[in-house]
Amino acid sequence: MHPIDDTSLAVALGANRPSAVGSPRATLLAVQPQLEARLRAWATQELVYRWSSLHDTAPVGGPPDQPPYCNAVLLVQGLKTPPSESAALQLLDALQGLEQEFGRDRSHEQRWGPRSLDLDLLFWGELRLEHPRLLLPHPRLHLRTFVLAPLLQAMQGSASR
Ligand code: PH2
Ligand code: MG
Ligand code: MG
Repeated sequence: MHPIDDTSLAVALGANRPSAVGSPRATLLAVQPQLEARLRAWATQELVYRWSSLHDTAPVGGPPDQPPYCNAVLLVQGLKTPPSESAALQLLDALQGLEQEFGRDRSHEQRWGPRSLDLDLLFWGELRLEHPRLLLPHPRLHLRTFVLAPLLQAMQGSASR
């Protein structure tokens, strides 16, 4: 088990409607290298990436008839940048930009309704944020098996750069 430390950051990935690249599973596979590239550009340094596998999960909350989700978690380590509000908001911009590239349209969306790509920042070290755009650590992290199970798997997984 690789410990989480104060240089660690985690991103949850979810999708339950097709994107331009195909099924939710195809979307998450396509987004993996792009997410790594965005993180590298944001951190301006090499990082260590630990990926969970892709998990097929039943939808939690939202409209009753939405399709199943594909979920994954990326654990990022070795960050030299100290956690800060401004850096976290820049990262949020990068994540939302990537969501848009995969067809996410927030203006036509129900709360917890179906989406082509959802990228949620879960935590960054011990940073606590109560910003209108971003709460850290993610306030529902501990309530969501579709996040906790892949997070645990990412902690147990091997590292790539
Ligand atoms: N995301 C939601 C709401 N419900 N259920 C599952 N299984 N996976 C998700 O990623 C998910 C959800 C809102 O972001
Ligand atoms: Mg989200
Ligand atoms: Mg979400």
